[in-house]
Amino acid sequence: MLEQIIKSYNEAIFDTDREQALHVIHSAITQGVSPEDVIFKIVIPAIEQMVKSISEDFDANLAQHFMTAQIAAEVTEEMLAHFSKPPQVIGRVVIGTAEGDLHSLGKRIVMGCLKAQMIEVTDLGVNVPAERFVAEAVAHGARVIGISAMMAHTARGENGCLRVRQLLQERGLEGKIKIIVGGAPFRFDHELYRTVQADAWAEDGISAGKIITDLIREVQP
Ligand code: B12
Repeated sequence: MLEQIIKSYNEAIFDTDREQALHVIHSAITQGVSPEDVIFKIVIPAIEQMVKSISEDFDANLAQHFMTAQIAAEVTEEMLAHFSKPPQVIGRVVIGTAEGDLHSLGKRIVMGCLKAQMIEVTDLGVNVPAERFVAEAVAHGARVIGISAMMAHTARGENGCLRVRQLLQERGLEGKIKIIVGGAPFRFDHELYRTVQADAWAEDGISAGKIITDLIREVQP
């Protein structure tokens, strides 16, 4: 039964048919599939499969990638309320697009993937000043700040990650809050995250979840 549900869900995702994808999930629940299995056996494998296929043909698969992450976030939020044991949230992250940068699609995909991986995420939106990244991280008790930057100057610029690092240092928050970056410039240059003094980078939402989980564990409580 589960195999058929997975197949139907993947077909709906492939067709970017949100209604059908949600219908498959809801009928799976009616047929007795647990909310935990919905997330870990249906939703996350679908994202992983999408990440593999997008690396083969980025533009052709963008719509599916986006839809997969959107539905993943939607289903995860709905299922969490029905977990038999309260879900164990791994940690909190604040995420936004760097100052001067209005690109939001990649960040939204990452957010969907993080939610599905039990990481609580607060969206700060786009064009986020460095000061706000730090203030919101402190206010939300976040252990990781995620900065999305799609343009060379917002990735490398003085008002982006470099400034966030400087503020963490000035406020004695080094080691308590980690920084992860992502976006096209970091995919082109895998060492750029070091240049901008981030702790890590990730090329997509699934790997972001895994790397963020490691960063959270490194942070002193
Ligand atoms: C769509 C798009 C737009 C849309 C954005 C719509 C939106 N709401 O997001 C619009 C039309 C608004 C736009 C505007 C502009 N754009 Co534009 N845009 C793009 C385009 C085609 C795709 C970006 C995208 O959405 N990719 C899809 C997502 C899924 O991929 P992604 O963002 O890389 O995200 C993935 C990973 O990088 C990672 N990730 C992303 N963020 C994060 C964050 C963290 C913390 C982590 C861990 C991981 C992570 O995970 C994501 C999921 O897999 C790119 C070209 C490209 N191929 O990248 C140009 C591009 C980024 N744009 C560019 C430019 C120049 C502009 C404009 C200046 C154009 C203009 N003259 O007005 C404006 C800038 C506006 C501004 N101030 O930001 C240039 C940047 C060049 C450069 N080197 O700096 C690019 C590269 C196009 C080009 N080749 O010239 N753009």
